[in-house]
Amino acid sequence: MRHTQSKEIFNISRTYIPGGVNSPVRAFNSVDGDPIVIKSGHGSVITDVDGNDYIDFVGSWGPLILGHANPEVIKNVHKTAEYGLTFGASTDLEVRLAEMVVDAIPSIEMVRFVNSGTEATMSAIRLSRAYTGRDIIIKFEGCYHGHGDLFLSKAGSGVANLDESSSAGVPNSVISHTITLPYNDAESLKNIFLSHGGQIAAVIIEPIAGNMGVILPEEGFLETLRNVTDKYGVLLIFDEIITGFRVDYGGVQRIYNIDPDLTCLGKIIGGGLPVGAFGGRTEIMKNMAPEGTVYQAGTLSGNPVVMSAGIATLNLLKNGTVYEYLEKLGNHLQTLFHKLSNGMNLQVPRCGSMFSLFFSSQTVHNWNDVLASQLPYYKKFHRLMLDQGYYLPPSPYESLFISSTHTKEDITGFVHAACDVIRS
Ligand code: KE4
Repeated sequence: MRHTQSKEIFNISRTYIPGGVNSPVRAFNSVDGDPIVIKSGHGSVITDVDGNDYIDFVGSWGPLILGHANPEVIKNVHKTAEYGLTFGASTDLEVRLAEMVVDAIPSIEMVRFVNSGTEATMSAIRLSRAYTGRDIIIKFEGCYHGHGDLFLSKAGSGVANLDESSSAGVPNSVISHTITLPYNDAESLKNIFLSHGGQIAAVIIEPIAGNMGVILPEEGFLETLRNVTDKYGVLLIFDEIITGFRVDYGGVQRIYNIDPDLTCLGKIIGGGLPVGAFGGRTEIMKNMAPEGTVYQAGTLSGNPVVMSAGIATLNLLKNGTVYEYLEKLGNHLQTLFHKLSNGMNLQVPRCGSMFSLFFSSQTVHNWNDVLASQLPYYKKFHRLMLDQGYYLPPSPYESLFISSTHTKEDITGFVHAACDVIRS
């Protein structure tokens, strides 16, 4: 494959945009070679500026459950755009999408739309602190909730588990109320509640983790979370920005039958356009300005064109047939990997159409297990798969996604190629 155009454009990009990218993970710093510059996408295939085609397993990091340029979504966006792109005023489209979200997720009685997942989680935390009158936030190692200051911390070495900053520009004072615990560790959770329970405003978690590769909650872990937060009057926030409408039309909370107090959404509900949302019971959400005293705002929040893409997407997901198809493909992927990868140190954790690959002989339960896996293999694996025409996340800490436009042949070819590359 030639990448002449990609190299040329990316070099110019580096002159005008830091690192040449508008989001760090796109810079391919965790894998071999330079980024591929994309020209177009249709269905499960993306094409780069040199004309090379790839079967896409990134799906723009989650939004594209219906594949690239879904005709119905594009038609809706075109139609809406002809009436004007944005008004900074109410439209019926935002009400319709809000209604669809509320109908889909019982724990959400009211929802507020924003423009990114980061805004959604930042706002949910501010609301939790206002609602409880407390400051401490608990999160989990390996979970990512966007780039809000309070999230850019890692577990502290200190006894009280106070975090340390994980980014320049984030003073320790800002994360002094953030505590990070190991994922799937019910014991450390109970201990923190014993020592700090009365000062904790909220616990935020990716109920199925998708930002350290895919890690499923262990038996009883989410139930423990729900019970211990209930006991101490702490809000439980499910960050379903990846998993919402991905693993099920009702999200992880429907699969595990757990009602969080607040849910953060994004990605799929915008159909590929910039979006985020947070929602929960009316008695909590009514504290948001202008009804309540928790301030949050956004010029383009609830933008009609974004809303129309989200409405078209959810309309195509609502009857459940897409999830049945995705489960068939996901099951085929996992079964074929198990068949072909005997003797290889390979784990393929999956929920529905989100999965990841760990080069490890053991099941991966948390961030430490991820770090103990053969991460250096991923660098080369990614490039060799790219050369075979498969576009994977340029980082071992991400999820791979199957869309409704992937075919059984796409999956079969991918698994065979992956096993051949791993074997080589
Ligand atoms: P955004 O601000 O990037 O829209 O959403 C932040 C966010 C919040 N919560 C979860 C569970 C997320 O996965 C994300 C964003 N995901 C990353 C990759 N997994 C986006 C890719 C990127 O950073 O470029």
